[in-house]
Amino acid sequence: MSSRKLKISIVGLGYIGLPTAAVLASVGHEVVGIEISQAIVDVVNRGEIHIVEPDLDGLVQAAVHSGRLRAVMAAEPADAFIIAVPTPFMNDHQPDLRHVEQAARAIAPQLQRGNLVILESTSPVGTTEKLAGWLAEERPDLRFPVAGSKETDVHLAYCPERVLPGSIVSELVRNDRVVGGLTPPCAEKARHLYETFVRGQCIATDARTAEMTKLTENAFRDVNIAFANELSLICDQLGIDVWELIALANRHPRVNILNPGPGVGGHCIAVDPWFIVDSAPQAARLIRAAREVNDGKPEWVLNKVAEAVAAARGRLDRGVVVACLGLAFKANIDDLRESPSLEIAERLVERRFADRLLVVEPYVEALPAALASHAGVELSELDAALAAADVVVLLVDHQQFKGVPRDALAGKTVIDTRGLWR
Ligand code: SAJ
Repeated sequence: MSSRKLKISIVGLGYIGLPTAAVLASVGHEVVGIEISQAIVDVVNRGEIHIVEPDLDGLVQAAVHSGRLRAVMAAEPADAFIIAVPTPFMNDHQPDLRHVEQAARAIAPQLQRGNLVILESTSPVGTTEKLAGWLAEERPDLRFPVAGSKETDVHLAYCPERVLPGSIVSELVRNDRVVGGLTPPCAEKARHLYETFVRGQCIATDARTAEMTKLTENAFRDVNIAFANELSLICDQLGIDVWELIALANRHPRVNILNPGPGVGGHCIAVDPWFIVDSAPQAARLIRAAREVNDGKPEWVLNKVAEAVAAARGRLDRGVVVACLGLAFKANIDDLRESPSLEIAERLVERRFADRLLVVEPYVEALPAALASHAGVELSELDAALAAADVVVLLVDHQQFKGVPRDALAGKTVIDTRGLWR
């Protein structure tokens, strides 16, 4: 590990930027977070956090109180800049690189000879080259690397984050990192920076390969989840318990099937494979099909709920109460981005399936606006929701739901999309 302490600017203090900033500060670097949200700047400068992530609060608090981490809105000079801003897709699944471009143009006036700029945001192949182009437009006085260039004033690299929400702080330090330079010296320079805090291996490659590595990791997981989700549809038609089936098949030494669920959410796995499809639409057939299978799962769950509600309506002489357990995109986190559970709850409300919808989400304090604006929808405690519901839809395998006693579910129609209560 190199011991040189640097001044490092992190652009974007979100799920990746903030933990990265805090970890860099914890090993002694001077870290400045650049954020467009005044509210986030204020929260961080108080030593607090604006997301739910285990162990992050103490780390940020220590970093801010040690004086090694502060947040600002305007870029300032530094030795290295790490860009960790969102890269969503647009309606037609084309990547939206506006935040990366804005970040590039925001730091460009502060760049000096000898600086290192690293992009961490998940990006389509070729984005780091585009980043060099945007920086060069803003700073014609500096030389930026292009393939094969020997001399450059600013080094540029792509180093994807690959941490799992819920385990970000430990995975940031433990996981291996792929560091792709626009030139080999760019990769080396970036690798040295990561080696100051990463205990896993930091492996150098070129930027395009590093960009594709990140997309490949998430597409691999998406395809494997799609396999499990497709099995759940097939098993439903054939009257087979998919959970038992998978447990049995996984006893084969070379079979390891993932878990079906209500769909795939989050800002990564449900998004990144589209970047591959967009870059190579003819070749990426399996990757596209997997996205379609996973994106189709919420509608399948909704049909199951519609059937259950119709049956309950037939036997009750009052309105039907549905309880949705979980809104987050996966267990034990507060993140609702691209959440299939939220999508299911919203469509349940739009289609007026239930006379009353009770939503249980232990990780949020208020319902999201799309649900809160409807009459008959309430954020509820678990016990109250279970007591009142005719139909219980388990959408997220939060730890709080695991221990629900089976007699609390007696007499209700249960749609357990995660196989938690089998
Ligand atoms: N899911 C299933 N069945 C499974 C596993 C997951 O339905 O067997 C669902 C989850 O409920 C969730 C979605 O898939 O809705 C994604 O969850 P996840 O835990 O698989 O992944 P993320 O999105 O939290 O984090 C992923 C990770 N990538 C891989 O595991 C290859 C993480 O390492 C990445 O850093 C992250 O994406 C990212 O930022 O790209």
